[in-house]
Amino acid sequence: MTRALILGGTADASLLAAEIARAGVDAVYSYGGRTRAPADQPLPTRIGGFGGVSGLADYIRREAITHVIDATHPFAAEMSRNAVAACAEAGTPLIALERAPWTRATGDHWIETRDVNAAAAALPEAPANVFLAIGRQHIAPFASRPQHAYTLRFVDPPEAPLPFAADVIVSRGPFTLEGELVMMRTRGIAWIVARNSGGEGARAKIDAARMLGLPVIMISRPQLPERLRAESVTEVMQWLGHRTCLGA
Ligand code: 3Y8
Ligand code: NAP
Repeated sequence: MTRALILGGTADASLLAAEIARAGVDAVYSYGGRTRAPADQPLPTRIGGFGGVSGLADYIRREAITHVIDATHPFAAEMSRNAVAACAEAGTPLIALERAPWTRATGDHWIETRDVNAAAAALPEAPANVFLAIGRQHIAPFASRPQHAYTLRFVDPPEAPLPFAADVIVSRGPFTLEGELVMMRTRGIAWIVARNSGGEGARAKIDAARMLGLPVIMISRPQLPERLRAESVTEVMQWLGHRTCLGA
């Protein structure tokens, strides 16, 4: 009897949850507890960490989970690594629902960097208006470049003082091309820092940057261990042994 655990927290995970609920598959949706009011899901939902690899393996056994779907984010590297290790330990099948990275298009002016420290180092010396579209958790390295006027975008209002002066937009996305163009023009943004998240929910800023001829410092994805991967909800449903109303 199938009982699936969805490691969620992304738009793709929400689409998968809807399909799993429609198919009547027994499943649990899991959030890490990063935001104050995560979106409701049509499945029983748990919020918060499992307690590392052993905590997740214990959860899988205790909850009689038969399939794990890692539908987290390409930058949720610790969760994804833990899922590979815990499923190996528990002998439970695992698949990752992972969207393809964005690829450079004609007219894009990308400076690709391996991590957020390299991204901060890639900014120019001369003061500029910089849009940091990388969330809240990893902005500290930009404190070393205080000459810039920063715009940040968070899901929730900041709780602690920021490591540098910045203007914070509070918005959870997904974002629209029109909205990104207005924001960048109004603020005179000259540089954008982004992660190569892929998917549709965050790509509007990349399209807006291309239209405005702005440089994007693009942080590449962390390396993840080998695991079975799917790029569509349909593939995941087939892996679970269920046909979907999405066709195919
Ligand atoms: C808690 C669930 C939906 C899901 C929306 C997607 C799209 C919008 C784009 C920018 C980039 C960023 C950030 C982002 C996007 C979607 C999707 C996506 C980027 C929610 C959500 C949770 C989180 C966690 C949050 C992180 C932060 C990252 C903001 C819900 C809304 C920057 C990633 O304050 C914090 O601690 C926030 C932390 C991890 C990265 C960071 O380090 O700050 N996402 N985002 C999930 C959990 O608790 O398990 O609250 O409902 C989900 C979404 N975020 O319903 O359509 O699917 O990718 N999320 C990045 O790309 O760099 C925003 O501003 O342009
Ligand atoms: P992370 O750094 O990879 O994970 C850190 C720890 O948070 C994990 O070891 C785990 O704690 C807990 N955790 C993370 N995701 C979880 C989940 N879905 N369910 C239960 N516990 C979870 O994670 P992150 O990058 O902060 O991402 C956190 C959440 O935000 C994920 O759901 C992810 O899908 C979503 N998200 C992240 C990004 C991003 O840019 N990173 C973007 C959009 C959405 P334990 O070790 O205690 O189990």
